[in-house]
Amino acid sequence: MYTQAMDTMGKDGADAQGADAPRPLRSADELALQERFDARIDAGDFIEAKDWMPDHYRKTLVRQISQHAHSEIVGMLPEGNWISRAPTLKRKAILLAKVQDEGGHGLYLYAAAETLGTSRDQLLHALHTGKAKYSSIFNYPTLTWADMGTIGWLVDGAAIMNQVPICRCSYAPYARAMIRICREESFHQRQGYEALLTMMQQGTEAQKAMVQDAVNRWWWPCLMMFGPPDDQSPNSAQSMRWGIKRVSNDELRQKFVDATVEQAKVLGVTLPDPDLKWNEERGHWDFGTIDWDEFWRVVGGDGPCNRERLGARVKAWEDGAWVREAALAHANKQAMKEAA
Ligand code: BYC
Repeated sequence: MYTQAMDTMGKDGADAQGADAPRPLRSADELALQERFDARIDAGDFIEAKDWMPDHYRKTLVRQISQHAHSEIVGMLPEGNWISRAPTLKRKAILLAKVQDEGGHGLYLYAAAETLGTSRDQLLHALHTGKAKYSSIFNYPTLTWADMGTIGWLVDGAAIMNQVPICRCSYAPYARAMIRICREESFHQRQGYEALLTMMQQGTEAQKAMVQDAVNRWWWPCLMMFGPPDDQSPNSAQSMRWGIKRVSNDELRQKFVDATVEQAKVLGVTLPDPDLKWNEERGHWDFGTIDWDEFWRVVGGDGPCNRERLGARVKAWEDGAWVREAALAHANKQAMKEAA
């Protein structure tokens, strides 16, 4: 029940045979449509919901967009946990706004996924039954207030790095949703960095130690957010060809490390990696080996908080049943009135 390791919508022929396997084309019409679609992708055109698209493209988008939506909604939980314990009114208002933004991001993304012909109920059912994934990062606990700042700085920082290229995703409804989401993510990242900077510059020794401890715990899971290395990423090659992904997992991870090392210096924290070293030849920071066994354990359902997170989402869905029923009853009543 708690695994995140299954596919969302099942495999079509192309999935089952591998993305590169030749697919039997049913008719000359379909061949023409496929050629037109490929030419539009090659020309950098955007695809709209009403346009013809191959099944595998549609399924890949439903998988990625719904995983993204689930991540936003599940991602509200670790921070929501701290709203009632924020240290000041200002911090509470900021955190509240951030968590509400995440709810909004989830809703834009579910709406984008729905344009591909999958209903909200189907998408949520896949989450609640453990068939759909959500980002591994949200299966880690938030132990102290410094975790709030660190999530903003590192988790949202990683999210922006990954999401800015999605503003140019070939599927237009997803790309449009991402533009607004990225603007809001930028505020999320800045508020986190500013909260940490305040603690590091004006805080007590204990508060500074709390920040360092949070950074130590979140650093490696953040590097995992970008997904497996390119040579072990089954979806990357096809998603890059289709312009769903514009930059590879490893390239984004490297860009994130390069940007974050400099920010850590200003903050006055140490990143927990003895192998971090500037590489003059590459023009990038080298970093240590990521524990991919831990990543796959967490993705497979065995992270520190997987049960808790999924349990909370299922409970919220069940507790909200009466609201959905009441809204439906109201809509039916209105429709009957109008018909009469
Ligand atoms: N966690 O072939 P790959 C946020 C899965 S929300 C779990 O590279 P792909 C925020 C992957 O799904 C952040 N699973 O896949 C919210 C695939 O499995 P399936 C969420 C992961 O899709 C609130 C398998 O591993 N962002 O920031 O080409 C508060 C092989 O991977 C993860 C998005 O969702 C992971 N970390 O690339 C604060 C962005 N990584 O589905 C912050 C949109 C990989 O084949 N998504 N997997 O069974 C993407 O950009 C891409 O889907 C990914 C993965 C880069 C994540």
